Amino acid sequence: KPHATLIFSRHGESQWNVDNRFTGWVDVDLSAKGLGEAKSAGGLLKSEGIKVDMAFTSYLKRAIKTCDLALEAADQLHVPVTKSWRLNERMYGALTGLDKKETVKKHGADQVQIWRRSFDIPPPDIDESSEFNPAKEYAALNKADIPKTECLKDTIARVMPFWEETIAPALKSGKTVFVAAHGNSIRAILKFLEGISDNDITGLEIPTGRPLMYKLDKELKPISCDEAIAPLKFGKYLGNLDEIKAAAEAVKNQTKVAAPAAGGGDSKIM
Ligand code: DG2
Repeated sequence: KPHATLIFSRHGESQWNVDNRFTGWVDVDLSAKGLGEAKSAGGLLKSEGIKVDMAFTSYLKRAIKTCDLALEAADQLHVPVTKSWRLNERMYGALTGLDKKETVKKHGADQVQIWRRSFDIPPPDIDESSEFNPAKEYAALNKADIPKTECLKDTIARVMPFWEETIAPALKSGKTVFVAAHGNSIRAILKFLEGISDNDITGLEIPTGRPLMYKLDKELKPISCDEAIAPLKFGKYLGNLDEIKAAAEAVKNQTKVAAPAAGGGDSKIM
């Protein structure tokens, strides 16, 4: 019998999703389409009759606004929202700000796929003097907590303490929880929740602004669901599944170039 409900939503499309730039910790706003996606996510919560008790989001406005717009569309703006830097997107290191397809042309599709989706190989560090170095904006954090780059494994290491200390206790007390976050911070939690292997997680793409719902038992084990899209076994996307599959495929294709350079390109960055 379900004890708690957990709904994730990646933020709506951001302006840098439109521009196809690696974003990470840069505080980019939602695009016009992204605003609409956030509202639609909330509309789906409402039409499914979901009453949220608590919401969690990152320090980045694309997720914060998605959280607020979704709760507003669900007519649940009273819900308490907790923000944490631990739910931020994975830090994209020296790739931050670069065009995804240009990066493939320069470094090859294989290298860029490793940087985007490998479990434990991070992109090179961000330059100390980069305009996108988050050190100043996040000066209130311990210096060791401000990443210079991150792979998924590193993202898991900083997201999961927030899961353990804050989200999991809310779920254990039977609450319905909404998490508006990012492709890779959500992948970090889903890897744990669904028990996805280091290998299979590379194939998991999260579309923007689509609520993904889990019913959990008392031990916070997800209850299986017939409509899960592989490699997920337990999560149920709310909304039109064909549209969701197409949106996930579009995320994968952000780095697809018409004629990839033979031989993989230069793997040295900068
Ligand atoms: C994207 C994810 O995160 O990119 O940082 O560029 O959607 O939070 O802006 P978002 C980014 P990929 O890992 O899918 O390339």
